[in-house]
Amino acid sequence: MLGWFKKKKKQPADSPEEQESVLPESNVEKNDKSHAPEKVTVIAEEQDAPEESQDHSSAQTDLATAAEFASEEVVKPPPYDSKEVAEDTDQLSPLKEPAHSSPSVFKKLAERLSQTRKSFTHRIDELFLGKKEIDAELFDDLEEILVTADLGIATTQELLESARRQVKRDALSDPQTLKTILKEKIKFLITNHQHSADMVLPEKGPFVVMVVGVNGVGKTTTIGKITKKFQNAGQSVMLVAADTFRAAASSQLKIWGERNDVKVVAHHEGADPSSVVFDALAIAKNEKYDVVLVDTAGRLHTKANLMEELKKIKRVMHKQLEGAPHEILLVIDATTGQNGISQALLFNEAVGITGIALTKLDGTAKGGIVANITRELNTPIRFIGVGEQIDDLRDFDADEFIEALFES
Ligand SMILES: Nc1nc2c(ncn2[C@@H]2O[C@H](COP(=O)(O)OP(=O)(O)OP(=O)(O)O)[C@@H](O)[C@H]2O)c(=O)[nH]1
Ligand SMILES: [Mg+2]
Repeated sequence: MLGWFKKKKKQPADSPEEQESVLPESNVEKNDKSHAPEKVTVIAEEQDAPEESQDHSSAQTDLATAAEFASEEVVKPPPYDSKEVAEDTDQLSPLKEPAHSSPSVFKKLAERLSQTRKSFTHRIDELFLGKKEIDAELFDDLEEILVTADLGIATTQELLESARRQVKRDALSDPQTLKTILKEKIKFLITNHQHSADMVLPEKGPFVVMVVGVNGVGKTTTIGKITKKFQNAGQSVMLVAADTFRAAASSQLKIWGERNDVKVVAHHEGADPSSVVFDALAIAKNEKYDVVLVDTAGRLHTKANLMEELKKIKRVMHKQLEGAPHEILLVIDATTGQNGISQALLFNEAVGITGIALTKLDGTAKGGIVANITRELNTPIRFIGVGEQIDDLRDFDADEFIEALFES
């Protein structure tokens, strides 16, 4: 879990897997802070925002005009013994969770991928069943199955070309061998493009994650799920409602905040999202939070003014906290298929994507998009969403994913 999230000083680990995935050093322990339970009122006015965030640029014009709210209540978490959490974490080893540690977890993943398994793996099984030899027709049928599962035409061709070469080179004739080759090649393709995804906790100040994506892809839900992962890893987490477009957006984030017992910073509906972020980061620095997760409004990647607004949020973060945001996580809805690639390209052009969360894999027969995304974007898939509940987010692991997909 959160294997990509590295702490500065490595702790001794018991297994090779543990040595790979190291917990971030918890500021909680270092600073001996206590996040006392209390309701606080966060400034609704924007007087603390930097000059830039006061500037109502064209990006603002598409946003709803500000409703007049005097202030917004935010919920502070109850106190917890951070040391105890960190120690528990070491024992529970959330980052040390091996991909195939629990058969039940693996089974659940395979179940959640059942739609893709039906349309992809079962069709491959049927295709190979009864086939006596590897011929051109078999490759044609395979191509159709791979494209239908959303691997994309270029990725499919690359895969099949490579498989064809191997069949020829090794003079293979058994269709079952081809199936194994295909599985290994898909796995290799994904792993090969999942370049080093390590993140390092900043030496000073919180680790800031800015979550972006088009409307309804699952940004807020994913933030709620990630919060739990960070907490399990012994980190103190603060959420920021920079989706000021709808009042319901910050309410939704607050529900996730309550579920996880973490603080949520919000301004009034229609406020400048940059100013929310500016104020929130000041609070996070003061109160020595380890991780800040920033929820942004869903926006069409083709709307230039909304993308400008996102750039501004990023700039303002940097003004308040050098190096922030440390992670720009693009959330892509797996059910949208190839459009997800265009979304990623344009979001990347605007703000520079550093990681991807691919959601709703439980609701699609087109889970092959994973291979296409890794190949086309070369940006690590950090998480996959496989349901609506808090635990339905997995660290992405190519081996585990392919094994679950091909599980019969
Ligand atoms: N089945 C399934 N549903 C998901 C998953 N992730 C999110 N959802 C659902 O998708 C819907 C939209 O999720 P939100 O988190 O509100 O999406 P959002 O990107 O924040 O939406 P906007 O803020 O409106 O842009 C909700 O009904 C979620 O429960 C997932 O992995 N699987
Ligand atoms: Mg949202």
